[in-house]
Amino acid sequence: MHFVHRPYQKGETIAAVATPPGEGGIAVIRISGDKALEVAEKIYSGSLRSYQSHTVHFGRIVNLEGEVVDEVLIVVMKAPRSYTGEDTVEIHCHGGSLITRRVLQTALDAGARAALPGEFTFKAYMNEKLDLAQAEAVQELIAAKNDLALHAAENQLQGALSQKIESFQKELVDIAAILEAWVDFPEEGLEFASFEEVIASLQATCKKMETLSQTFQNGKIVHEGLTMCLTGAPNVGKSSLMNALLGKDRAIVTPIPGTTRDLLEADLRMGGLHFRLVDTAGIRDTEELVEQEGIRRSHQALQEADLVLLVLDATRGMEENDRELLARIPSHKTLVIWNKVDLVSSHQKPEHALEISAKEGLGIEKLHEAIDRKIWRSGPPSKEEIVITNSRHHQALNQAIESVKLVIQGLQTQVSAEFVAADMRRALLELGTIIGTDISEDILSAIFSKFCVGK
Ligand SMILES: Nc1nc2c(ncn2[C@@H]2O[C@H](COP(=O)(O)OP(=O)(O)O)[C@@H](O)[C@H]2O)c(=O)[nH]1
Ligand SMILES: [Mg+2]
Repeated sequence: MHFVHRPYQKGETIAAVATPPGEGGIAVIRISGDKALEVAEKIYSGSLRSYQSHTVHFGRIVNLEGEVVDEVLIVVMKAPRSYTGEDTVEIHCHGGSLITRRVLQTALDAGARAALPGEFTFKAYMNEKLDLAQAEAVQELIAAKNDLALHAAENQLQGALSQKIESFQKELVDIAAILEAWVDFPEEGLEFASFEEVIASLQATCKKMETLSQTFQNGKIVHEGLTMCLTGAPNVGKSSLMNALLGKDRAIVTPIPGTTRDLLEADLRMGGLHFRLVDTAGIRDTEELVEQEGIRRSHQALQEADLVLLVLDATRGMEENDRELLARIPSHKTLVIWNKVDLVSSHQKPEHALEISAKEGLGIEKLHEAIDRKIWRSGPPSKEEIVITNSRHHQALNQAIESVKLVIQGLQTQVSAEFVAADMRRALLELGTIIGTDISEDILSAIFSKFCVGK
């Protein structure tokens, strides 16, 4: 669905169902804006405006024709002590889809406007209850599918990312002030700070920004999960390993080489992460047309995978084809698996290869650990670590880094001060877009339109 831009307006009174569609014990209808109390009073049996802020009351919703729509609990939260920073009323009605829609319609009839996607959070942002990165964290908190994603969103909502970005801004602004002093008072310029000092502190800030930017790799894993591909010669036990990892008979296993000819995919949850597991046709030279196409797809899947498990047959050892394959896949994403150890007594296994028996389920636990180590090259993010999870933030941060590098270069090669100043401004602007201090209306509506209605 494409979101038609219509400016979100501060103050305007909006209403939406804040709970998910479908049947439930209760549903919550949220009304926010300058006229929230007025609208709610029109449709509510009690004298709402006399209620103290942050109190809950029992009453009835009555439509403009005077018919009772539902018995409800109503919560009044007066500005500025609400999520949006405006007067807010929440109506807890019965959770049927029809009754919920009727209560909402009654609020709309009484003068509220149907809320746009994310408009409550937009109001919170406009009223400075949250900055932009925090507002985006609300969405990520709701969408979080694992503990790591949840921690990252919580940290971001608490303002940890924003503080970090602000600290970069502060450091750059301090340096910008020195640069300006140099331009304005070229004679005494060096009294403010030495040239080397300025370059050193720019480099230090740049380094910190790069460290933050690199966390995006982990952020992506946490959010989107990984694709893990099984490869190797025919009959080495790829499909058996697929089944062992999944804990069920997903792939067909036979002693006949060339059994798997198409890509076979399955979802796997492991260590809190989401994996797309891909079983492939065994790699070999073949005249068989279907198998050839299968092998072509295998190669493609290997390219696209985040992680590759190269399976070797312990009874056959490492063969020429395996060596070729191993040389072709980048080592940082490859784990070598020494399968069928139940059949051999003496091991001629390559160094680093992991011993397993897919058939007997031996070594699978160790394999899990090895996968974990491979994914988090420098350990999984800790609960407190600030991780960039949003590609918009990642892009803006990288642009800022590029601009800071240009500033450093400019100073070192003594380009004109205006150019250096322009690059510095660009860096600050890019950082500003992350927390929403410098952002266009179009980008704002693009961000909030991805939210759900009622949030
Ligand atoms: N003994 C033993 N046999 C295995 C093991 N893994 C796979 N096999 C057998 O090897 C044959 C080929 O297995 P399959 O998973 O279809 O291999 P693929 O062609 O690589 O997918 C089947 O007969 C499996 O039962 C294992 O760990 N131990
Ligand atoms: Mg197979």
